[in-house]
Amino acid sequence: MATAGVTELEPPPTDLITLTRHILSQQYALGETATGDLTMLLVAIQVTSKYISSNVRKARLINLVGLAGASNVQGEDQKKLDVLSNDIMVNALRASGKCSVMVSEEVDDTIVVKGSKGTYACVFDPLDGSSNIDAGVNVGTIFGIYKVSEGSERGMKDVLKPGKEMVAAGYTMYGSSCNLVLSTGQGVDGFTLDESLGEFILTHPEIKIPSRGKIYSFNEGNSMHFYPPVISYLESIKYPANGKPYSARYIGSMVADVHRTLLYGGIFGYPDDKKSKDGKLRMLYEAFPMSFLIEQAGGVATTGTQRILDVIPKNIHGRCPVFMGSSEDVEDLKKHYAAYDGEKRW
Ligand code: AHM
Ligand code: MG
Repeated sequence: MATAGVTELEPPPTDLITLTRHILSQQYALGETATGDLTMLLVAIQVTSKYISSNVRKARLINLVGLAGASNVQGEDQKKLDVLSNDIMVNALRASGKCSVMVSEEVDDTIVVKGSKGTYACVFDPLDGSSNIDAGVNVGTIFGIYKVSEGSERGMKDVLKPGKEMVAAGYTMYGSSCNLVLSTGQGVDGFTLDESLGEFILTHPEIKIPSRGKIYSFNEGNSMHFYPPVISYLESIKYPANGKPYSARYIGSMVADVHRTLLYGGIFGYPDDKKSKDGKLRMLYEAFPMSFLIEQAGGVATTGTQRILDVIPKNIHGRCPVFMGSSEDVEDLKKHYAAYDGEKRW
């Protein structure tokens, strides 16, 4: 019993759980059916995150800011760090021997690793939000992993699959701290890189998104192009009957905006609109992995009219509208879509 006026501190944790140990324990929990291949792949990804993090932190000092002088399939100018991060991911995944198919935001075609018997396909955005990089704002790596059908010839078919078929997904956020958030379909756990140890340490076990939040995160600069359901939903949270409007927070880096949404709750959205037929965010390596995590944390992710993880991608760089976050907030948004009797695009 504590004495009045005295605060008792619990003893410090003596047993740090590293990401590697965590992944191994999930593998062991599956028993002998687990081959350890996914473990090896995730270990390779965590190494890429440390390497990219180190470059992001030093970018200004080692002349890594600015443009690389080329553009990607989306016609966007690539930054030096986009190109470097892509090379780091591709090389590490190839070297893991476990990944035979890759799709990267920075590479036009599906990458097939010649002769590889790897049983996984990895889709990724090596450095998302890189328009923020020169200002030192948070950026991140997003990834999703599919199982490849063994014995078949590897190719695009291995990744043109709905997000619900992913076996794992995650992101690493390079911010004031470097955080890796991961799900292998058994909930969501968050790790923070301890730079002195060079290890990701479990700091956010079993992340559960609050069922309702107080924050909305949209690029409202696009409002004049938005369709009626989005406009009426935003009006409802900015001018609510109870006189308590939501707060706006928009970083413009999906990883950072979704990370905050996972921890604090609320809704993140990037709708389709009159200018962008399918919205901006890429289905395979942005919308699917983030929707996987949000659902695993108890949230909801929708295009407005359908579950994002059910959408079947038609091409590897395809886009879709995205609304994700606290279940009650996203259900409210869906009601505005359901009530809309105009043309439904998604
Ligand atoms: P990128 O892959 O070219 O970096 O673009 C994706 C980013 C997301 O991180 C973010 O949610 C969105 O673009 C922001 O777009 P906008 O600047 O139109 O608000
Ligand atoms: Mg991106």
